[in-house]
Amino acid sequence: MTSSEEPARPGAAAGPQDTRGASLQPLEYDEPALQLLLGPTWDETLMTGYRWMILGRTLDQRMLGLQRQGRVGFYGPATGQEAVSVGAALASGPPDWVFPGLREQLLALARGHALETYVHHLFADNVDPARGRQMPCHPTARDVHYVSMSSVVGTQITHAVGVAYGQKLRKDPGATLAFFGDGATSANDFHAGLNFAGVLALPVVFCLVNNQWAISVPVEHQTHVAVLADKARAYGIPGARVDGTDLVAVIAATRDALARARGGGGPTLLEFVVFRMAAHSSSDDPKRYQPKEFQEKARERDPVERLEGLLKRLGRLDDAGVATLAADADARVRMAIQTAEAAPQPVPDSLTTDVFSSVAPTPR
Ligand SMILES: Cc1ncc(C[n+]2csc(CCOP(=O)(O)OP(=O)(O)O)c2C)c(N)n1
Ligand SMILES: [Mg+2]
Repeated sequence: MTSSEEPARPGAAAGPQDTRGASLQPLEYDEPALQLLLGPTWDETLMTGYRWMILGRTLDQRMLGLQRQGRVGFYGPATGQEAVSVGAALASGPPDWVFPGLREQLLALARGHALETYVHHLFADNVDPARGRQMPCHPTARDVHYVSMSSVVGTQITHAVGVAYGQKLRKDPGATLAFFGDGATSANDFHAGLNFAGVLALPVVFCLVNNQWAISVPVEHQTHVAVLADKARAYGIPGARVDGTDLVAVIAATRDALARARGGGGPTLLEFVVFRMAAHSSSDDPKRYQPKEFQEKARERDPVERLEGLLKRLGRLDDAGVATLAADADARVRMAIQTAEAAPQPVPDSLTTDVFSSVAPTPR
């Protein structure tokens, strides 16, 4: 249904809605502030983050193009949301487990999962760890504790809470990060997951990525709550709204919530406000339902340009550096695509590999 066909909701216009992130004024950082927030190696941290963010942007552009050419089956871009994945990767450590939504693959890469392996997955070939049996953009990256995404909206929340319960029982040093969208906050698993985690004080950080759309449904048609982070209060846990287009803010908020979780302080709900700068997926056309002002506003809050501006202002990056890093990202992605396109297709015999310990004979 397009927005023009939707019935007007009387409450939507009247309420104190601020679900579009208008209240988040972009912060300007100076060196002392960055030292305080990120430590003495703040510039290395931000340059590393910038490299990953442009790699993610490059991947999105190339993969959407390949999908249109019929070379990959499906793609869900994360354009506009890169700082969330990269910030969470930089703030978390090896013992932490990640339960992603559709747009957190860059997190797996920034935690050390090989780009080539991920691109094999997108091409669903025989080198893909799931041997082509998963939908593209649903990688499994066991090496970095990144669990394959569950396509059923919200279900990863309860899966993550179960793992966090296990971590608590086993006195594991790590915590669990659960990523989901604004749409998922209206799903049953959101309530079950946050309630259970609150009652048992589990080491989990709920990373709600509010990109303001659930396919064609704008967030104000999803909920009458003005600030989604406020939902935390119903479960007796802390909640915070964070500018998800600001890498520094994402790192600081995630690091603090993870420290609380690991230290026995229980769960936190972080609402990262971002702008979905691309279509929901390669199967969607937002021009049919999104007001063009949304994309204009989104471009003003582009996380990649924002970080680039900060690094330039502080003298850590110039135009030549930007061009070199963009060329590096492009070369890495091109190489990974070439390798994947040369890889063999999955063989039928691999259908049950890693699924059953012994396979029953096929009935004749
Ligand atoms: C239970 C369920 N209902 C519907 C869908 C179809 N669907 C896939 S993604 C999506 C929207 C999700 O929106 P949100 O949670 O905001 O995440 P985003 O896609 O914006 O990252 C829907 C409705 C689904 N996969 N599962
Ligand atoms: Mg959404």
